Amino acid sequence: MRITILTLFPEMFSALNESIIGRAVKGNKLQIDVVNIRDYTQDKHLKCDDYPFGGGAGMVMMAQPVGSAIEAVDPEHKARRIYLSPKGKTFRQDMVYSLVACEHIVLLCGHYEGVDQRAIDLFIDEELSIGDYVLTGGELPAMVVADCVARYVDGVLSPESLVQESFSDNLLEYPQYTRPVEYGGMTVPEVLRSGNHAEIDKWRREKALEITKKRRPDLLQD
Ligand code: 4H6
Repeated sequence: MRITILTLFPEMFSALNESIIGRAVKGNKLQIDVVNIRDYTQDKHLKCDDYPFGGGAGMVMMAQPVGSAIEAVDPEHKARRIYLSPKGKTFRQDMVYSLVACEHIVLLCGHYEGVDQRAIDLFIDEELSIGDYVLTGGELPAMVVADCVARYVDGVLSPESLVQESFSDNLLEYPQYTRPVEYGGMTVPEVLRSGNHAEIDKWRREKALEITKKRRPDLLQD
């Protein structure tokens, strides 16, 4: 699959070459293209932002460079075109599964006060927010979406961890321990060292349910 990121700050995406995403990219399962919106401006001074009509603080990203960049990377509108913004629909795990099925995703990162509404209306399929907080740009949210999707691209996650994930659907994770058996006066729960896998599974389900009830009772509603 292919993810194209449109941004005025392409250097921010060097982080994607690390970790799990870097592995998918190197294995040719995932292609990530970071495109500088500035390369598409028709302004002779390469300007991509301007003052807001109606006044107010800050600058607005111009429609032309954004529109031209989208048309260049997805000329036949075959991609799912997503704009990351604080007023988008909240991004959730179930959306990741539908995104993984896409051949091509375009992620538009707004900066300043956001993008001219006409570019959104003309070129964008959906607006997503990664949560109820405000950031300086859509770049970190785009990396969040790219990372979530990359986890499901063939070979990135082990089949066991995918099975695990579907099992624990809508529950928070049980606690994890590794060696040594004793640290800071605390010992790894006996059951995890027992080798009794039925008991281990039971303990983990109980712990997952316990922590979900305590921290995220909303997840148990449905
Ligand atoms: C588009 C429109 C996404 C992008 C406005 C983006 C949080 C999220 C941005 C803005 C973002 C999220 C610029 C409006 C700063 C507020 C960039 N912040 N903003 N939750 N910021 O996914 O001022």
